Parts: sequence; structure tokens; C-alpha cells
Amino acid sequence: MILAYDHGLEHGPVDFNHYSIKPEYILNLAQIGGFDAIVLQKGLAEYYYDQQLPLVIKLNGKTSLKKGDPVSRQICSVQEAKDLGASAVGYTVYLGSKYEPIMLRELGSIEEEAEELGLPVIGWMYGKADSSYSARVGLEMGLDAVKIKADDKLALAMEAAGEMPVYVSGGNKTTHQKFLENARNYMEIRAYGIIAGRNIWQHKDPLAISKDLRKIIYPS
Ligand code: FBP
Repeated sequence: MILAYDHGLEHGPVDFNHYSIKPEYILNLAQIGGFDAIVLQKGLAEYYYDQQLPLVIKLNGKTSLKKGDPVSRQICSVQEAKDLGASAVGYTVYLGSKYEPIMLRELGSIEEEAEELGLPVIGWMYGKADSSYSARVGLEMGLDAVKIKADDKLALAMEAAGEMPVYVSGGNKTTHQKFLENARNYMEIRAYGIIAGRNIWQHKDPLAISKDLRKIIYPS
């Protein structure tokens, strides 16, 4: 159960309200909400990370300003992420983009370096491939886990991923009930977990939805 908070770079402050714009608020929420880790870009890690819970640093990112085929290049090294206290690193690939070869190559090098430094790599497998193809690419690349967006191929994606853990993305804000129902369905088809952002901190009661989500991810 991982809280994503890299949206300030990816989407801009438009995603945030008066509370969620504050990184210290989100770090506290991640901790008291029972999250297993938080995802940050390196800047927020440098300014705010207080080592209260495990950190995943996103090594690449792009803004929403550049249109056309997406390309997201590495902006933080694996070593820098490790020095900032990361327990794992993340990298987004846009499969099917004309820049896909650049991102796959970069991810391949990151995978090699991260293995040497003992950090797991989570691939944010986005772009034009369906979830099953996305998951399989992650397995073929030797990633430690992938994060994929839900679609109608999600059950096949779990099979295609083999032994590699699969996280499902939270996605756009939906209702409390719908988000939890989705999470329950993902876990039933053997997702490893959820990496969500907006459905948590855009909720009117982020702590309540975090606790409800935790009951689904870790049923007692
Ligand atoms: P959400 O649960 O808010 O979708 O966050 C997950 C995430 O993968 C973030 O890490 C990332 O910033 C965002 O979604 C990207 O969303 P999109 O691809 O829709 O721009």
C-alpha cells in the first residue's frame, strides 16, 4: 500500500488542495494512514523526507506541458536516490511512444545499477500497451515490480507478470465506494498492492479512505 505524490511535477499544483499542496501534510498522512511507503521525486525527498516510512524515488518525470509522444527522461541517479534514503526506485515508461527505445534503454541501465546498489526497481508501465502487455514487458526486463493501470486485461496481466509483483494504479479520483470496490477486485485477482495518490489525498477525509484501503490490502 503505497502513497504516490509525484503529481506536482507530472500535473502541476492543479491536482492539489490547500492541504495536499503541503509535502509535510502528505508525509504525515502516509505515516498515520498506514502506508507502507511513499513515492516522491528527488526534490521533495531532499526538502521533506524525514525517514519515518520507506521511500520510493521516481527517477524520471515530465511535465504535462509538452504535447505529442511522451518521453520521460531520467532526472535522478540511482546513487542519488540511495543517498536520499530511498528503499526502492521507480521509472515510468510510455510503451508505444516513438521515444520508447530511449526509455527502455534508460530503464535497462537503471535496473543494472539498482541491482548493484541493492535497490528494487518498480516500473510505472504506462502508454499504449494494455495492462497485460505492460506487465509482461516489466517481467521481460527483470524489474522487481510493475505498476500498471487497470483495464479489461487486468486478470491476464497478473498471469503475464509471472512471479513479479504487480501494483495497480489508483487513477483519477472516483467515489469512496468505487475506489474501494476496485481495490478489492484487484486484490482478488492477485495484485500485490495498490499505488494510489489522488483517490487518497483528494478525498474529503484522506485518513478514513486510507484506513479502509488498508483493511482491503491487509485483511486480518
Ligand atoms: P494516481 O493514483 O493519482 O493516479 O497516482 C498514480 C500515478 O502513477 C502517479 O505516480 C503519477 O503522477 C500519476 O499517476 C500519473 O497519472 P497520469 O498518467 O494519469 O498522468
